[in-house]
Amino acid sequence: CQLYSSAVAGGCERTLVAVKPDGVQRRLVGEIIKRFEQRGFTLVGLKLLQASEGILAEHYHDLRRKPFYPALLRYMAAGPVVAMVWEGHNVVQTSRAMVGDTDSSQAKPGTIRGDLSVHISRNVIHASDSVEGAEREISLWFHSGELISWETSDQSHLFQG
Ligand code: IDP
Ligand code: MG
Repeated sequence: CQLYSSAVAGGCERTLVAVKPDGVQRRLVGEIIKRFEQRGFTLVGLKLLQASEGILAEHYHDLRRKPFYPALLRYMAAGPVVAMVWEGHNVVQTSRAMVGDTDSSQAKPGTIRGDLSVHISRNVIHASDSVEGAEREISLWFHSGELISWETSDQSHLFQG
């Protein structure tokens, strides 16, 4: 997306999105992918995996002193997750808006959490919260060889560069 989005604030970015174990169990993977595709973002990496304690501890390092941290790690290790990297104009900020409030009970209708979940402890999806955080998380969850750089044929319909 570099060609088209470079002229506009935000620029071409990548972000890590993960459907959490509750979302996978509840068969929400397709619904979540659909929303990112339809918004106009490009999938550059995708895998189903059972997350190790090591990757989860690194991923949630900043939350290690929170009272809910042990339960959070158990939740995230309870079953497979679908990890994805999405690319596009301002994708970090836009995907956070698409995901909605961390607390599902406060998340607005129309957001993924606001439409598909009811409680902060089972909020179905992760999305990186900054460009730097996204870079860190993408390199934690994916090897560079698992990411494909490619251009979709609809770019001129998504941007005027
Ligand atoms: P985020 O996922 O919206 O970025 P963070 O504050 O980074 O929210 O927290 C990471 C995850 O930790 C949340 O998505 C949620 O699964 C869990 N979490 C955060 N706060 C609480 C809480 O107060 N109780 C239980 N789980 C929480
Ligand atoms: Mg977070």
